[in-house]
Amino acid sequence: MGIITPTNEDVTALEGLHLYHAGQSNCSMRVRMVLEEKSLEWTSHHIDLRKAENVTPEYFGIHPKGLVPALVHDGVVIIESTDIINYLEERFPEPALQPRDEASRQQMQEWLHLARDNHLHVKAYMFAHQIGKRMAKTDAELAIYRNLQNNEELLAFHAENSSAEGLSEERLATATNVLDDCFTKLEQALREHEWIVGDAFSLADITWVPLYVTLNNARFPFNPYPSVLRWKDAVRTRPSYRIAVLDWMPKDLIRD
Ligand SMILES: N[C@@H](CCC(=O)N[C@@H](CS)C(=O)NCC(=O)O)C(=O)O
Repeated sequence: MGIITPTNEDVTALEGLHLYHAGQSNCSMRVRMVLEEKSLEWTSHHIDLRKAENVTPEYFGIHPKGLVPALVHDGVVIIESTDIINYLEERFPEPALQPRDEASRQQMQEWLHLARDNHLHVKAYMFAHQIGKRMAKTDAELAIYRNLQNNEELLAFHAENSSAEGLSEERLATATNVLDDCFTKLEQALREHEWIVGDAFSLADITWVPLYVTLNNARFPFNPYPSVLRWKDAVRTRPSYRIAVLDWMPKDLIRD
């Protein structure tokens, strides 16, 4: 979706880079990592998802789906983490976080799209195995959410998670299969080279490492993927990982 026109006009007066984000949100992690890698100054607007701070008319006026992250740059609102990190790369090209040649750039974008298109499966796995119960909404909270949320997929997801049975076995089985396919593909790429796209760290690594972190916290089995484990250790040596991922992560959610 990229750049949008917010209905909450207060944000259009903001100067500089302002990030609406959550500590444990993998989509927020990737934006914070890019900001750190590029040494950009930014103002934090932390949204506590566990307290449903995203479910307010003010926040839906910034992000029409009530999701984090949302970036405001000199009054311009950008949503969708993939679009946000591409926007930052274009506006602040140094140091470059994309390969020089066009074919590798295309490959990098394909990895970004794979993560974007499968986000609901990551969310399903994480909710089913770790935070679903804590994130369940009461009937009254669901009624407030329904009034604000126009996106049917998100409405259905939160209603199902908040039901007595929680997310269905079928949804979890589909999520697990899709994630296995994704990490099999990632394993193959990382067997061939150091980083996801060739020999340089890029937006592809920044996009996928938060998915490793989130799923590992939810006990997704990574033992079948030794090259993924080697790669995540390499990413963890970067200062941006500590600052943008670890320092923001609620301590009760971390698993090493
Ligand atoms: N495709 C979106 C997904 C954003 C998203 O689902 N964010 C999650 C946290 S990672 C969120 O805000 N969840 C709150 C909710 O579902 O109400 C992106 O990449 O920005």
